[in-house]
Amino acid sequence: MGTDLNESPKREVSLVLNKYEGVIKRYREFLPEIDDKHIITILEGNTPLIKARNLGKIINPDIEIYFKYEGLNPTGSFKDRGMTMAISKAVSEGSKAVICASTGNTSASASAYAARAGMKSFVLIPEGKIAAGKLSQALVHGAVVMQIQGNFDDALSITREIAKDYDVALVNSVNPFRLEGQKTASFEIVDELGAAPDYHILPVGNAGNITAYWKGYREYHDAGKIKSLPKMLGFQAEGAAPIVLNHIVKEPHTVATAIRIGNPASWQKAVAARDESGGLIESISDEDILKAYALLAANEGIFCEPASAISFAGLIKLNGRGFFKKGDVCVLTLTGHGLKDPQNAIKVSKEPIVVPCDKNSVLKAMGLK
Ligand code: AN7
Repeated sequence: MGTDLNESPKREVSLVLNKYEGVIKRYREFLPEIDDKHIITILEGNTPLIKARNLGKIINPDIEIYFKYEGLNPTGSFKDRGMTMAISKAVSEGSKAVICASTGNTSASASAYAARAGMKSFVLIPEGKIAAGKLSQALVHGAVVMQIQGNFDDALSITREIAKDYDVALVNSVNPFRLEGQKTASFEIVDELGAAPDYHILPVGNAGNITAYWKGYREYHDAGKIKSLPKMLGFQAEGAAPIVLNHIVKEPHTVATAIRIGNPASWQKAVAARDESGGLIESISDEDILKAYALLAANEGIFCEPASAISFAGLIKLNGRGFFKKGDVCVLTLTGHGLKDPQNAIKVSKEPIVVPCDKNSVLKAMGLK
């Protein structure tokens, strides 16, 4: 009897744990066909949509703020949603190797999914401008990591040339399967909210993600799952804001290395998402990015990387000029986990206190003595 009682809940738990099968199986009817035997998944997606508890009150109590915390994907960024599609497609075509250029997260994701598929991965990254966590991922997953003495845009153009001429599959977001997978984030948001938000706010680097989200919302709209569409609000770093400036930035610079991109591959598609939705794309200073980054971590317990915090910095900026009206629902994508880039976290924070090894000293340091 006692044994039965102990065993049955365990069985139920294991069923629940096995139910989620990744974004391809969950949203199959909206995705290009992939045979079960070719699916490479690390159970990406299904990330939490977290309602702001404290920041709403500080910033604007009249609006609803939700964070789509994409840092909780298997490799710590939204890239996994697209990578499961791109790598599964490469497997179905018999590719033996993949290649990408990356500011970091794409390389982490590509190398992890390639490892799972048993494929070789090659990644090109800009020398010295990649967060430590991301570099460690590409290395530990066994990618051939090439630090290019140039920026992301240079790396992408070399990568595209090589993929054209050699038998390696290109898994940057110029690969349409990447965007197909990434659009599933919109589906999850709608499935959870029961409607589209009024505003969707996200960072814009190579501009794949804003393109994918917009595609996802439109497809759900066409399928009759939502009646309205959100306005897409994209943000670029001031030193890497080609879409805002309407010209290529030859030497992009920003503390948010993930979006240090001067010539986005999906430029025109991002402009279309902006204009069709009635949204905007603006820029934010590094200083404001880091302020938003620290605010989020300190007030909500949500640790994202600087590029992701630009979503929140953007909301603060627009709110400051009376952009939102009462009852507006804003969803902010936090694209990558804060642990990707520990150096910036340490930089914006107080230093640890060095304390002698005794109880009294600890109490003093705590302000209790
Ligand atoms: C955390 O990894 O381009 O506008 O090579 O890592 O779709 O490019 C990363 C981009 C936002 C911008 N937030 O998304 C790469 C890369 C984070 C990112 C973006 C990136 P896109």
